[in-house]
Amino acid sequence: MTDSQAAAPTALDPRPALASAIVDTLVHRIGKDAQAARPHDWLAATILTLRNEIIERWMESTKAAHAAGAKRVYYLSLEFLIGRLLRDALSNLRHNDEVAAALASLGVDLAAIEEIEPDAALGNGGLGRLAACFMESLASLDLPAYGYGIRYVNGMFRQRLDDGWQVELPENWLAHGNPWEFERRESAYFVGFGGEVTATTSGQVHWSPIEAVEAVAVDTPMVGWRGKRVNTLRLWNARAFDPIKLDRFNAGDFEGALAGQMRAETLTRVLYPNDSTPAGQELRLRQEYFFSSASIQDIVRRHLQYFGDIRTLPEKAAIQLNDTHPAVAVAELMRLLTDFHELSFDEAWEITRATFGYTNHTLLPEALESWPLPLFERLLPRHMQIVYAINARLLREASKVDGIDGNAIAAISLIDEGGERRVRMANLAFAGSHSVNGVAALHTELMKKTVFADLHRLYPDRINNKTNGITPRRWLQQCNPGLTGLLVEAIGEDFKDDAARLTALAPFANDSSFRERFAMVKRSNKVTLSTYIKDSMGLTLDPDAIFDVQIKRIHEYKRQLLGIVEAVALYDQIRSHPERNWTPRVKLFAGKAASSYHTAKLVIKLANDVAKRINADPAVGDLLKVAFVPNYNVSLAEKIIPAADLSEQISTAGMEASGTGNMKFALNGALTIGTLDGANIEIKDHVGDDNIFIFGLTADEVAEKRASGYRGRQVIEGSRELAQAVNAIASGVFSPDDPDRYKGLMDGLYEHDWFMLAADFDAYAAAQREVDAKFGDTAAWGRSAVINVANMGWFSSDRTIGEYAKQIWGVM
Ligand code: GP0
Repeated sequence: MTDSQAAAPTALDPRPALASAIVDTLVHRIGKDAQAARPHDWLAATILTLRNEIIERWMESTKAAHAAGAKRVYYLSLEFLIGRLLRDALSNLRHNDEVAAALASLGVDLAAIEEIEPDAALGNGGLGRLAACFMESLASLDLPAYGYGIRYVNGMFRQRLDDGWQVELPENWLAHGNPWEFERRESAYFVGFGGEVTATTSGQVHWSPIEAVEAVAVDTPMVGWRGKRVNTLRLWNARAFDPIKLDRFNAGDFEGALAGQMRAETLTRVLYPNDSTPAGQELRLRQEYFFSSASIQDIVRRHLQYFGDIRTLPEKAAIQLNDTHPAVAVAELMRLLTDFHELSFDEAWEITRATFGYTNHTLLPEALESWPLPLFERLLPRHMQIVYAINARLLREASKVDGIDGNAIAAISLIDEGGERRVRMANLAFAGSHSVNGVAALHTELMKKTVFADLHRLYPDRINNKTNGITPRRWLQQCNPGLTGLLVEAIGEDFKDDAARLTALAPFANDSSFRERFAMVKRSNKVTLSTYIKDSMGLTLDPDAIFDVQIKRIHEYKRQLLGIVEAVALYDQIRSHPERNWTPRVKLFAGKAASSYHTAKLVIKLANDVAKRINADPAVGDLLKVAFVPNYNVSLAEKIIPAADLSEQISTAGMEASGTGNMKFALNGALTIGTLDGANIEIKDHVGDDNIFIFGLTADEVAEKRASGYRGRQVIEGSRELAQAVNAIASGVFSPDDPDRYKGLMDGLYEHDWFMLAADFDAYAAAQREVDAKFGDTAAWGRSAVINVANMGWFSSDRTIGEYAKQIWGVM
């Protein structure tokens, strides 16, 4: 497997060679022969064999960057939601057919072993998955880059549904070992916590931490499209310096002897399962500092090794902060530059700001990270001093600007003085970066107007937009081979190298025979998904019904509840008017709720209660089915998205920063029903108003309504359909075992309805009836679906990364 371009057999048929290479790996690396091998052994042998080629390309990439003296991109993220890697690597190296044939000759089914690879689920949702798409695009665009994060032993929890309630189980993705990773014992760093700071008379500052762990690098190769480049994802593992205290052990104190190791391991044990709200625990701040410190030390070490002079750091390193989770890295770099490299504060600050960029992912005020000052100071006493010094400088600068008054100063400060004093990580990240970006056009505009209004007045050139994207390799080529094959037949292979070329598909929207084949691909994907749902949940679906899908983290602002209430209303309508020509509909939900988010968990239970009742009612039969598919993750998304007809993107306007699932669906030929929120707006601009179903309040209207004391009651009482649905749920129609289960949830809609569910309900229901009508017109629906695919190339993460590279990082 040396030629990345061609899978075709050469004169010397490579198949037997490849098959024997896999068997050789199986025997010598796994220690099993072909007779004894279990599926996991075949998986490991296949990965290890493929890895040889990846390693060679990896080394070439590293050497080339070094030889060129290239600037490197460092993407710091507490989350990387990678999913499986085998299919991704095979497909990007274009070895799929070859490896499938070699395994088949050994009696092994490639698809079956791909399916048992565990998901690397080191993330919660969109933010973590974006980081994974970015890593793939960085390699595909041949940009030298490192991702830095934490190697959690237990990533995202596995979700089980017990009688419709979410139960969280630990996911042990490393149970069978991880053939993709390489531990780098030589890349290990000291990370300290606590203790005290002293200063000599000459001003030399010395921090003596009271506690320390060692951060050890574990590297995973990230293969770009066509194997052009292989970059490194470097995840940190924590180890005690002294794994066992022998004196204690010998004295009989076995637990005490191992306590240090336990404490270190706890640091990298679990991913906090919070999405869009900070975890707030001390362990979380420790995780943030642990990985930020190790990463910054590693970056500085590499820079000095290659370039010698710390002053040239911004010319050779661009560090991007994925949200504020790594924001303490700003203070850490300042510490290294001033305390160890003896730069003046001013010079260090200039270098720091020129090196960092910060990406914001949410405006939810409760989601902005801040740490109680006493906690921050106790854990990071030297960083606390640095934060104060940065703040003094920042506020001095601010006070010189016209129009910045006392209130603005308070908002700009790195220290929140209202109530318990707290360190504001977003302000630290903003102040310490030369670029601050939002993730969709509307989101970026709202950043300027709301949370960052005063910092924006102070630094009006800093905020910029980088609309999110998704990698079309995983989210089209790999997850939807049927559609990919059809696209190749129609417009050739060009789109695989440049997603913008998908526009060549536009004329085919008017070609009825193409539309038929397009519809056949969609139907076949729906049959495959139906089989999965039948096997895993015992529910039979009609593949000719419209597959209406809402899959994402469960959050009130994402309004899964709106989708459920509408399903209940539709159920009423179908029963009351059985004579109407209803479009058969399957409503699919999936997603995890943070373990402490009670309302989100109740919404999951409601979806399940509603599903149970509707699916068992002969009065609706196949006209309406509802399913909540358990354990949503990247691999499940890869199964569901290619089978979707309708993509639900129905957040309260102004609240979803971007969304990225919305892009995946449209790229796979689903039409969107959505609000004017996040990237939905840009999707609408690209696919055209006739090919998307937009409804509901705008962000401005939501803000106005909230300001004028809106309450849901009036709206509910004025809408028959909504009132019936809400009252049915509230009175226990769907929860006869506990009639009051949803009373509080429904009261919330009457009393405050912060997320404007009632306000948007009628518009949403009307849009759904438009959906029904259009789905019945096969030609019209097919035309719109094809136009969606043709215009989604712009949402490739290659485009996004190209913008970051040119406008923020200066590497293109
Ligand atoms: C935003 F603040 N996002 C957060 C967070 O803690 N977790 C998270 O996943 C998401 C946004 O909600 C988003 O709109 C966005 O597209 C994504 O970050 C990547 O920017 C959901 O898809």
